[in-house]
Amino acid sequence: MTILEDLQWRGAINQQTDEEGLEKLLDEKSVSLYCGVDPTADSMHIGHLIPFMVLKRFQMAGHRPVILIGGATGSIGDPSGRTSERQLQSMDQIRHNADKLIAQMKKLFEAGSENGIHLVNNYDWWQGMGVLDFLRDFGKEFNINTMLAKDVVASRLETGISFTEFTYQIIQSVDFLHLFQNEDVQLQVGGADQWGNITAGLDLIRKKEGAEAKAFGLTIPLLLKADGTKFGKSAEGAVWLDPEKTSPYEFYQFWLNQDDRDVIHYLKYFTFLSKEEIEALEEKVKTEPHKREAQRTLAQEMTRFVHSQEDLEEAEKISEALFSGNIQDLTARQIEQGFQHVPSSTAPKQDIGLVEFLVDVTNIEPSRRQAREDIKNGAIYIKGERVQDTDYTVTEKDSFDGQYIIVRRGKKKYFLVHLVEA
Ligand code: 629
Repeated sequence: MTILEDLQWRGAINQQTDEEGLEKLLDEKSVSLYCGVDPTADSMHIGHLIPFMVLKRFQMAGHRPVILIGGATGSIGDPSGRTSERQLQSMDQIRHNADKLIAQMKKLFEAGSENGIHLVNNYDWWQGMGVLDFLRDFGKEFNINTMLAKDVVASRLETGISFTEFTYQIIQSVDFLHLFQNEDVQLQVGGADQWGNITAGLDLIRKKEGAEAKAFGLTIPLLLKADGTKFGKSAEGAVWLDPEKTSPYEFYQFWLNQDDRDVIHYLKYFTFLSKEEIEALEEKVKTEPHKREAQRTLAQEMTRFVHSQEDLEEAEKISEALFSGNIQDLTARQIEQGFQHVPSSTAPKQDIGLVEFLVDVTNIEPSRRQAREDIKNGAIYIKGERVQDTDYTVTEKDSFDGQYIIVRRGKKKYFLVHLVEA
């Protein structure tokens, strides 16, 4: 299977500027290609992974990917896929975000190392660009009518778009030209929202380098979920790659909970499993869906790839403990991960009666009367252990490492109390 056939099979091709031409080029030589990301946040989320996984697939097929960090473009703001003007971020913030993205890319794609993916920052060639040079060397090549006709701009004409965002397509085009000239980059990859920017770049390359210049664009479909909701959001919001923002346990759970109708598609998009392996899992979804083997495989592959084997094992341990309710043996660190987004409060480290604890410290019970009733009925668990004595005193021994107390009411209503020095 060629790389393009593989991408086709994975459902990862939306549009191409010249399918036959690219096929021929990829067959002839090792091609340099790129995809960019703007440092608008201090971490990528899983949606960002898609084109970079595609770059990695190209690399595995013998080509040479380049990752571009948009230190310059991030300070402008891409209007693509947005209905309103972006708020500018400070240059300090952008630099900080760019550093974080670079570190993330290095970890995921060994970027910068010998076998890894090559990394560039467009701030390097934009920082010294003067307005006059910009307008004379590049602005002159862009026709306002063509720029206005791009979907992204056309859809904003009613509500308005600033000159700054309007110019974004020129900046990204100049990047493509720059990489074409300096890194021999002949292909730009991006999500479907990037089509307008990518084709603008190809036009510029042809104007500057001649109509015969061999440069191509390829976009990837934006992911849709079978139930019509937006991909990549959990109940807590975006699923981030930074473990401080989305713990490896939550990350694992996100993949584990995917729908049968979506899971095969995601295995194709996000993992490096082979066609045979994925087809075998597809069969299992049909014959024994209750076992959720495809989901477990997806969760394992993703957690190992984005985090590590140790993080995966820990995520599985936490999942197991939370599923069975036997949380006694978890460490404070695992408690933090597993209960990152359950309701919580802070309380001083001191002995306190259980009834008072449930009502005043956790609010898990609305009244003392209700608290006593639930305790007697066996609905209250402290550190995974049922407590039926209404005179029970909660002390440090009920905590994890003197740091957290976990209360459960009924089957799965959890509450976390963070203990602080009294
Ligand atoms: C300079 C900047 C370039 C080439 C690309 C860019 C970034 C591009 C963009 N990309 C999105 C982003 O940064 O805005 N203008 O968040 C994002 N991308 C990954 C995929 C995307 C896209 O990083 O292309 O479609 C999301 O899946 O929205 O010279």
